[in-house]
Amino acid sequence: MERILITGALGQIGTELTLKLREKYGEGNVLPTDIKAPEDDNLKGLPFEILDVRDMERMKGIVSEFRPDTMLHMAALLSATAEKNPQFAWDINMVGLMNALETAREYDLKFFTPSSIGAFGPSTPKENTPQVTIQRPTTMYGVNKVAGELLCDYYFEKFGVDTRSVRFPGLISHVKEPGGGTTDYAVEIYFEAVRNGAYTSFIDKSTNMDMMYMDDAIDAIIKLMEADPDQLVDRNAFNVTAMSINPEMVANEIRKHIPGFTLDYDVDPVRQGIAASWPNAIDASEAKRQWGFQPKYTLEKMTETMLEAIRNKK
Ligand code: VAH
Repeated sequence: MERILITGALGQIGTELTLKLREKYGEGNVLPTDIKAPEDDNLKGLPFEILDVRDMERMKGIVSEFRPDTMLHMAALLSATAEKNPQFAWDINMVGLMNALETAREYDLKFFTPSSIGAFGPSTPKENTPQVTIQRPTTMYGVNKVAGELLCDYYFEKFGVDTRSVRFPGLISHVKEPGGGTTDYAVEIYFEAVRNGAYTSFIDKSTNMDMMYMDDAIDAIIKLMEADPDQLVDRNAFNVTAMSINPEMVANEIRKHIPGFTLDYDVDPVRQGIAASWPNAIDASEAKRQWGFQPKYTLEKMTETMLEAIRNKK
């Protein structure tokens, strides 16, 4: 990976990914794109291209000009948004992915796109969910993610495109807030803890989901993309996670720093239903074994880091 095009660069992952890759691979070797221009400070002023991933012609045009060797395709609608408008989700998530894979095939690009724990469903084993298991999700997002995993495998097998992917858990970060995800409570809770000392969770107290701090997610992308292809059996997609947590666990950790923090609940049936259909804790041992995945952030360390970073924003 030397010269990198990123789609969905203004999203929660794309923003930090762009900044980190510019540092690591050189400013001129990373081109962020998104459907609209940057408005906030993070990517403002950097070289940037507007790209709607449904427009394959423009995508190919940008690639033929920038000449990357790798595409990191991050543009997607998250689970709760996708449930509100499933047809639109199919367009962005599936038509966008097909266009990106076709572009990667034509221009011989290495290719990464994230799958998610959303690719699992109610019939998947809930604890220690294996790498290869039942995948019958009940959300449009999950349908898109399973189809995406298979499509990426197909492009590898059929056309030799070097596709790689992970199943991300909920990602927690402070640079850019997520939008429209079921796991977003685990980001909001930190912002609200610092700003108001209180949070009302839309996810119920004992609902466990896998989570990971953004630095570990970005390291995972880089590590997987740099891995020797001969080591990879499960290319699309590897289970990765750092912790299985619920709102009460996060609140207890926050109280070590903000003793008066209060948490109450106003459970959203749609997002709670999505969360209940996902695993409680997935098994990431194949990612560890095949390419050395090793997250550094525990709940304790992540909580300290998040609270400090958000305080410094004020
Ligand atoms: C969502 N954060 O909540 C995403 C994710 C782990 C789930 O892919 O939709």
